[in-house]
Amino acid sequence: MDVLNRNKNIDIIGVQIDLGASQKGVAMGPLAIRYAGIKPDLRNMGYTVRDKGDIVPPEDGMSLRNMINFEQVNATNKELYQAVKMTLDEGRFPLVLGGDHSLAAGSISAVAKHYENEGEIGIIWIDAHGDWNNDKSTLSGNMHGMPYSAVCGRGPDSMVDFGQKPHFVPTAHCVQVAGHDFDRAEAERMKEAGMNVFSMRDIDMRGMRDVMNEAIEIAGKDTVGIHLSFDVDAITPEYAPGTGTPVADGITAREAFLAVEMLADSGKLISMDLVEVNPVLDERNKTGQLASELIQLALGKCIY
Ligand SMILES: [Mn+2]
Repeated sequence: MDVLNRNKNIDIIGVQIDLGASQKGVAMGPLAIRYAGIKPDLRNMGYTVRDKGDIVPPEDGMSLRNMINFEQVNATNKELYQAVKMTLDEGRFPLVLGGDHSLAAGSISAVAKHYENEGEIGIIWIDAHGDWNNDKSTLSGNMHGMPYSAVCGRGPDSMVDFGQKPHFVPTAHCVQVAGHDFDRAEAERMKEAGMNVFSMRDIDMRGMRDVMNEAIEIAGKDTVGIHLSFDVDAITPEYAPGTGTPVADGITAREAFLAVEMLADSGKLISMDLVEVNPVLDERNKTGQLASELIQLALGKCIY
């Protein structure tokens, strides 16, 4: 599909948050992705790009053992919710750069709310982790392990309730791809809720092409479109060393490229997060550049 068939107007929204993660430095992720050249590259693809700058968390806030830095995380997400909502109201495509994955609670809440009168959205969540804990099941208290549960209405509700009356995403339209590091209770919660999960084993058995075909079918069926939430820790650390919770033996860069290219081909992508790029842990911005490439391919960059 040609790039001309897509929403040509992109808003970049950075979120300088690392308060949802234990490993700091990921707040500088948006800068690293911009430094890799994402804006000129997208403009060369024919997009108009407006950079809305970065959302910066408040200096202080309350914390709980099972929801560390919850006040700052939720305040940041409220601001992100409003920014993404406005971008969608203006008919533009929100590209959210992180930052730790807690920000997906704000971005996805906005997308689900924006489309609530038209229909449901689908979610494809590419991540080594499930991010399906809540304040009761969490072992670490880190809120970047909770956003997917929150947007599905399984808590913590404070992550997605900004006074807008949240519109939760039905799990039937939600797919997790490339998971291979789940907490036991987290996995139980996902199964109980009927989450669609394609683990690394499924990718080994069936290949990324088959897995993504089915993932797009699930997230795209009877929905207004698909939100992609891409955590670079899905990619094996040899290719993506710059991330806070790396997991050995993840997908390759090529598998990741194919996944987002297929999503681009589907024509169903309506919004996107690219998260967990940590320049402090990176090697000469390798992961920042990889993130930039993934975004371009997701938005229709054609290599031939
Ligand atoms: Mn994640």
